[in-house]
Amino acid sequence: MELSVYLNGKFVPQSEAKVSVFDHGLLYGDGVFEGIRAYGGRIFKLERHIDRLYTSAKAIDLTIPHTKEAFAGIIKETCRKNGIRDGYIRPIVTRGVGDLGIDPRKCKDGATVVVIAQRGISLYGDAYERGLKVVTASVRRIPPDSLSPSIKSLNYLNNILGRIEANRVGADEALLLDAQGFVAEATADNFFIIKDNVMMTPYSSTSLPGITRETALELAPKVGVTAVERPFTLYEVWAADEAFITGTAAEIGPVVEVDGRTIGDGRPGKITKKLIKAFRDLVTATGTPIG
Ligand code: PXG
Repeated sequence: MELSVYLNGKFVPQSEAKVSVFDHGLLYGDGVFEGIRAYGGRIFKLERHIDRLYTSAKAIDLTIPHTKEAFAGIIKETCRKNGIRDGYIRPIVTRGVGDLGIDPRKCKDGATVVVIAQRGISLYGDAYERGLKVVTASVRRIPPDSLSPSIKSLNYLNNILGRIEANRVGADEALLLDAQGFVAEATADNFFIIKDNVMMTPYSSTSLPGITRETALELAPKVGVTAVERPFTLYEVWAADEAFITGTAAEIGPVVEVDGRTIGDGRPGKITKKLIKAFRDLVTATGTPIG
């Protein structure tokens, strides 16, 4: 069955869901997107994702031609049209159609707006039971004074270069360091370590302010740990008791090896497992009803 895709005010079959080769999203990666999930007929933290989409757009001086409330309506409608109860939702807003030349003023007709809702997403396959193997990439996360990693933009080449390095050595994910050499985040996920019952993740100035990240920070007291945001080095990662990644697609994924060093006893950590359970309870009990 073909998906029904929202494209600039209409729902079209996926085979007809096409944008122009002159769209600046394609030509220059000029645009923003979100990755959202639905569990049991409810969209998890929908308002937080919409806020982040609009903040990303504001940061690149892009106007989204809908109110936030209307955008939430489009997302719910896209889910309903596709019969999605559990699934993955991808809103995309590009600068729109222009001509060759990066100047955003060339995109006179305004933004291109797309919403795709599909049944599932799998990033790391069966790696959850055994835990993920991670390597540190040689490329650094783009510094916030160049292109803020907090903007969820259509420019993912920095992340993809990291991902290619992980692929080349058979790792599940890559860690990206910031310009100072502190851990920033993984290529499509935020990164946490736990040491002596303290759960740590870097400040979001050098990473995406992940919504799963903020959820993990909120759940920390429930699993009996203190949560702090602070910079940390690879040394602290290698010496950690536990490590995990967080992301909408990945959810909470235990990390058992970093750069060939075994984390803890080499199996998904006890606190990480409690956190996975608490996360599952939360996502199935809360969220905006699709209707
Ligand atoms: N860092 C980066 C660079 C991301 O792209 C996260 C952290 C986690 O953020 P959330 O808000 O999801 O907890 C992301 C999110 C994909 C895909 O298609 C990637 C993400 C989300 C959904 C799908 O690979 N990245």
